[in-house]
Amino acid sequence: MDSTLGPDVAAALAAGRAVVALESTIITHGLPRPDNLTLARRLEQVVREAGAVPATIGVLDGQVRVGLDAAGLAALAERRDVLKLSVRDLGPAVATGGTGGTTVSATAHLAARAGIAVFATGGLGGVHRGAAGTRDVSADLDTLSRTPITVVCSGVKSLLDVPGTLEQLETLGVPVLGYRTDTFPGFYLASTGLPLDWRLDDPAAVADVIRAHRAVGTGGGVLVVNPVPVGAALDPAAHDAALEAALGAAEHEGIRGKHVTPFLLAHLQQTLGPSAVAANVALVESNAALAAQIAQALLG
Ligand code: PSU
Ligand code: MN
Repeated sequence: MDSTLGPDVAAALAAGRAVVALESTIITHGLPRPDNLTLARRLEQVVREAGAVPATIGVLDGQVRVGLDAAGLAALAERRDVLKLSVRDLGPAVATGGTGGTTVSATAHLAARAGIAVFATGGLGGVHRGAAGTRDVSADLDTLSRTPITVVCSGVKSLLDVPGTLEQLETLGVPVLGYRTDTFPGFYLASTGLPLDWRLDDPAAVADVIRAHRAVGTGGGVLVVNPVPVGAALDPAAHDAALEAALGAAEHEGIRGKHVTPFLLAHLQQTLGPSAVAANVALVESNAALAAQIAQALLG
């Protein structure tokens, strides 16, 4: 048996039960303490209540963990030495005994490798503003194009070049399925106004598309986009003002590379206050529940 698997996850996979992967960069670099640990625990509970087994993925002291236990979740949320691990960092982190949260790219890779079909997160990484010059495009996109997994998210952060990210997903051959929406969601906002080609209204219909994609597709992943729940979305004007400030601060401070996303997220949370964290929590919970429903529909 795969030694990276937690016991619940190993048992569920062996029995052919529904499993949902969860990422851990949102815990280590996405949300402030102590909200990060509260959310990590809550997401696992949401997946269980929706009838699936959660597998939070991360790297602890050089060990890949697919299904962190309670102590592992707390360590990632509370330790000071935690890294942000993209898919390319997995080998170096394992070899050097590193500890870190796995991004969407690293989590998708490890989940698919373990035989998990569905993965829930908040926002996918994407094409950064100014990427024509910096070439800063998240590894999440390329990984999704060649990894057989379904990622449920609420779009990408508005801090990215959103139309450019959708173009890149098209180039990479990744289908984008709107869940009960005709437009691409805007993470903190329910819609970006950008139209989608495909809309599906229930988990069974999503499962049908995933099966068909496996049969006729390229072997890569599927993206399901689920808008932030009504009531938790932010006020667009406040959001846009905070975003302008965050982008200006990143430019001013010369933030580059893997530090860009965590910097902008922290800045937005600081300017927007508790409503930003509340919106983030609400949308990830909703994505975790939907992912559990899709994972079960895939079994039927
Ligand atoms: N979007 C969020 N919160 C996050 C991230 C994205 O709303 O914490 C994290 C995810 O783990 C994603 C990563 O995979 O940021 C992307 O980082 P980069 O842009 O450096 O590829
Ligand atoms: Mn980057």
